[in-house]
Amino acid sequence: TAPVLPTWRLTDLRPTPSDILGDTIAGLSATPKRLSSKYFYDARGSQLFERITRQPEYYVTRVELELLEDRLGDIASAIGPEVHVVEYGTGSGRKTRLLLDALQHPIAYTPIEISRTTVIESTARLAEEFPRIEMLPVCADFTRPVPLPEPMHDARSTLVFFPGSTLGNFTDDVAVELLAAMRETMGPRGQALIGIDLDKDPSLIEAAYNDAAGVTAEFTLNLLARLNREIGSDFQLDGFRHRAVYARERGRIETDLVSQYGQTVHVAGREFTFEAGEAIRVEYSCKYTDERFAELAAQAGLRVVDGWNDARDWFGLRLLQA
Ligand code: AVJ
Repeated sequence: TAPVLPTWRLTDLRPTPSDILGDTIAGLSATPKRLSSKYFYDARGSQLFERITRQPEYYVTRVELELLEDRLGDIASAIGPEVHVVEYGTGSGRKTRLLLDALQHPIAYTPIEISRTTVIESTARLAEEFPRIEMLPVCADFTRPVPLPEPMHDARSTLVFFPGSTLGNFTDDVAVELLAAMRETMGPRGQALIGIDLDKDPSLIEAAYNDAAGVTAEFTLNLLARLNREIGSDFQLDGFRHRAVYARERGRIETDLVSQYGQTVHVAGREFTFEAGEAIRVEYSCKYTDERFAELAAQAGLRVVDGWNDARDWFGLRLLQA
């Protein structure tokens, strides 16, 4: 039998070692020190994130999947037929599968994903399941401008899909910039479907980022292993500890890697010194009220036109328009 050729090709704009090195040096030179959570997602980090989503304390993915399963009929009617779906940070593609299945005649699907192996694996599976939808995968950092491929057939409109409360990984000012970029992507008649983790009992939130099995700690520390491998830094992995605290006043989880003793780390010929107890801020996970989210959307020139929550109001999906 003849070999089956792939019906899609990857647009590969993944961050280069020099992007990663530049960001690392800038972040470690700042006070307080910081590193970007986007670099969590190498092949191993993406696998560890998938394991986090199966931890009992990590309600986020489970609740969003249930919400999608329950309400996707209504959501698909609100979106309408023949859209080009552009997804920011696609991961395993489990939510994508549910969405593409529920929509009426989607025309094309463009995942923008920073992990190359992740986007290749998930596109391969989706292409098999949805042979009539044009697959236009892009490996890129979506916080930078991304030139998007044009579908072969004209869609009626563009739907930006941004699930997972990934928006929460950005400070409010950066979140507004991202939403404004999405508004450009979707155009005047497009829509965006955005998942937001809602503010709730802080003990539930903190438990989700401090699972008993220690998978989240491993995920956070993998950032240092990745930097050592890709830019030749010499972080001692057992010299840093994962710490995730819910800051109520700011409505967000703040995740740090805390230096366990005084130490010096070398990165491309530079030295960075750490005091005992000094933290590198590596991630935010904002938890939203309706007011806070609507305000961010408004600052980006978008309005919330529809929304769905699970029965406990733990997680929400919001439909936005210009
Ligand atoms: C990528 C936004 C879904 O912030 O909850 C999970 C990443 N970090 N545990 C989140 C994450 C630590 C996650 N999202």
